[in-house]
Amino acid sequence: MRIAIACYPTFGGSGVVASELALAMADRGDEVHVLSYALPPRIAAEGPEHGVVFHEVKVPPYPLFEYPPYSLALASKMVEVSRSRHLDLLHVHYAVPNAVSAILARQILGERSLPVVTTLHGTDITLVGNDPSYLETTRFGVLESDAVTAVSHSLRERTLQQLAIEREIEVIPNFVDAQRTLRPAVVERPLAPHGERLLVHVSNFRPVKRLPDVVEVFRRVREQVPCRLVLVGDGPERAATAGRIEAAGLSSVTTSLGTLDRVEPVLWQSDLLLLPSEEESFGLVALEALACEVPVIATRVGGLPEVVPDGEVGLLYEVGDTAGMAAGALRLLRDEPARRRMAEAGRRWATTRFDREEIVERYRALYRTTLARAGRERELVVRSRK
Ligand code: GMT
Repeated sequence: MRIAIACYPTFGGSGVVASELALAMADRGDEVHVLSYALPPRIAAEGPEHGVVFHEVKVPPYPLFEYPPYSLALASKMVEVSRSRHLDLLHVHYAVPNAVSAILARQILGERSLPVVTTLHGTDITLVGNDPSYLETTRFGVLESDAVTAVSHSLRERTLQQLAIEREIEVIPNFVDAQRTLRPAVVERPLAPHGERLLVHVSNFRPVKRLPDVVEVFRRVREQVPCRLVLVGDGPERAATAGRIEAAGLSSVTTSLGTLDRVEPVLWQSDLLLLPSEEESFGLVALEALACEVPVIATRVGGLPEVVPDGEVGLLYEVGDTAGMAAGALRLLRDEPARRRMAEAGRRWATTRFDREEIVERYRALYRTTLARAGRERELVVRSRK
């Protein structure tokens, strides 16, 4: 199969899922092209042998453009790559504006020439896609795509309701690599130099992640149990969070690592993951933590209950219930056998229910049905026999 994947080159969520999918397909011998304004870090981390062809989307400045039109540059790149590489299919991650650029590219190339699969990740529907400035174009992109997937049942329902549409949306959850997340037999813990317990938070530091709640939960836990907080990631709330930590007198027991290509080495050292989000369509980092044997303390929102069965692999609370989250964290930190049981159950759950190979195969099956519907499967079969 010759496929192009368009995504954001981000450290978190959709960029990671798109990159892992691209790498997994290239591993299986498919010809995979990735289109973005920068090489996604997860692909870069694989080194030059990753087998994925990267195409940079350049947005040249022009004196008239206060806001250079990335979506048009992306559509042009989609057309160019499709023509030069004879693409079978285009898979876009994150609807805004990628789905609309893809539909435009398909139209330029001639209807049916380039089937478009759109994967919805969350805020492309729940936040930014729902903004009046983008709502109509998001709805258009979702309706016009040849196939649409959502990363959770919750996001599927939310999309149908919020965009007020009826259309088929397949739920294909995010996945995790069982090999890469496998905890080594011996884990050095430089982040806990005095053997303290470690609470970790990983995110893009946006308001939706409720960083003040992370700090408050940690403050409450630390009053009772010696522990440290590790923050991974970067974003608009990072400076304010540092200020809050300083004001609470917690700077000396907090380590802020910024963005990392790989989060596993930090997760292996951690006892609990804190994810008190306002909204979370899936919570990829929760899945990664479970696979690394780290129980999750999170909120009962969006797709999180689908990823973190409450009481089995983690504990879920209402948004803003920092007292509850702190009490839950303390309960697990004080009962190591119970925490270990949850950690082991989490690994089993994550690696069986969200297994990389199985989910990549589901995407490939969807590509095939989408091509068949567009009347292009015969072409693919003929070419693969040559
Ligand atoms: O907007 C964001 O928070 C980033 C976005 C992304 O593009 O990574 O995250 C969303 O997609 C992830 C991957 O599917 C999900 O794991 C996250 O839960 C989702 N974020 C939200 O719903 C807030």
